[in-house]
Amino acid sequence: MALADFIQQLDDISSAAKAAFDAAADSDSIDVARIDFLGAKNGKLKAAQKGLGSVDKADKPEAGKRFNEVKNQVEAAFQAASDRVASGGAGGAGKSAEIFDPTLPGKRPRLGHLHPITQTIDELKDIMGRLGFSVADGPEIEDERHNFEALNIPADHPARDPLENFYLATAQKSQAGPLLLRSQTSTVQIRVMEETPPPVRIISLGRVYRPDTADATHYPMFHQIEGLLVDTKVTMADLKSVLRLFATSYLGHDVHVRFRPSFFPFTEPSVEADMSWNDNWIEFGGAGMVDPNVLSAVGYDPEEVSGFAFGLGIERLCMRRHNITDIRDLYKNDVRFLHQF
Ligand code: FA5
Repeated sequence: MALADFIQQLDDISSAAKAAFDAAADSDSIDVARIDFLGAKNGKLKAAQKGLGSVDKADKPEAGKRFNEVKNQVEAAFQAASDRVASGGAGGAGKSAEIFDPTLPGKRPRLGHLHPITQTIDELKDIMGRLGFSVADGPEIEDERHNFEALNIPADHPARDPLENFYLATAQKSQAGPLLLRSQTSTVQIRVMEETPPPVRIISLGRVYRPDTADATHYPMFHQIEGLLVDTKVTMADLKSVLRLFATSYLGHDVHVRFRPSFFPFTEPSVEADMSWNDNWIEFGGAGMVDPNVLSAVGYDPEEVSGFAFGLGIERLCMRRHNITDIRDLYKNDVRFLHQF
C-alpha cells in the first residue's frame, strides 16, 4: 500500500473517532465507539495496523510513527468523552450546574450573638459600675485557703466535704495542698483584700461549680456575682440599699426583695435575699456583714473598718428577667431557644 493511502486511511479513522466520541452522550454510546475504534479484535485501528505490513519497507518508519500518533489521538478522545460524562453533562452545561437567578430575594445569614448569661454579666457590670464598683477577677481552680480557710470555714465544716465539691485528682501534688473548682466567688474577696488595703469596692463575676443535681433552678456549673465593700462605718443598711437598688435596676421597679436571717461562716449577721416572681419568692443570693475573722485573716483591722459582701446567682437573675422557668434551657445550646435573646 502506498504511504499516502495509509495515512489517508488513518486520518479518516481519527476524524471519525473524534466525531463519535464527541457525540456520545452516555457511557453506553462511549462504549460502542470504543469497541468500534479501539476494539482489540475488530476495531478500526486494529484493522489499519494490519495494513502496515503492506506499506513499502522504506516508508514503514513514517507509517508506524503516524499510526502511533493517531492511536494516541483516538485514545485521548475516548478519555475526554469518559471524563465529560462522569462529571455530569454534555458540552460543559452539566445537569448539576446551578442556575443563578439574580432577581430572587437574598437569604439573610443568621448572625450569632452573645449568650444570654454573657449579656446578663455585661449588664450587671454596667449597673454596679454606676454604683462605683470595679471588676476583679479570680481563678476557677482554687486552693482550700481561698475557698474555705480564709473565709472562716473550718476543716470539719460540711461545706468542705469532698462530696460537696469538685476536688481535682492532681491536687495532692500541688504545693498549696488540695485544689478544687471553686464553689463560690467569695474566693475573690480574699484575693482582693490580700492585695489591696481598704477601702475596697469590687464585684467579681464568673463560673462556680458544685456537684448539685440539675433541676429547674440548679445546675452543677453556674455563675455568681460577688460584691464586696469595705470602708469605715459600713452598715447593714448600706448592704440592703445596694441590693435593692441593684435588683430594681436590673429587674424593674415591680420586683420585691426580702431578706431572711441566715448563716454564712464569713459574714455576721448573714441574710438570704429573695426576689418576687410570679406571686412567689425565689432566692437569688446570700449576703451579710464581713465577719471580723475574715478581715483579720487578710490583715485588715476589724476595729477600724467594716464591710458587707454578697454573692448572687446570675442564672436566677437572668431567668426572672426573661421569664425562663428552667435553668437547663440555658445550657442545652438549642439555637431555637438562644436566638430569642
Ligand atoms: C454562697 O455561695 C455565698 N458565697 C454567698 C455569699 C457571699 C454570702 C458573700 C455572704 C457573703 P449560696 O450557696 O446560697 O451562697 O449561693 C448563692 C446563690 O447562688 C444562691 O442564692 C443561688 O441564687 C445561686 N445558686 C446556688 N447553687 C446554685 C446552683 N446549683 N445552680 C444555680 N444557682 C445556684
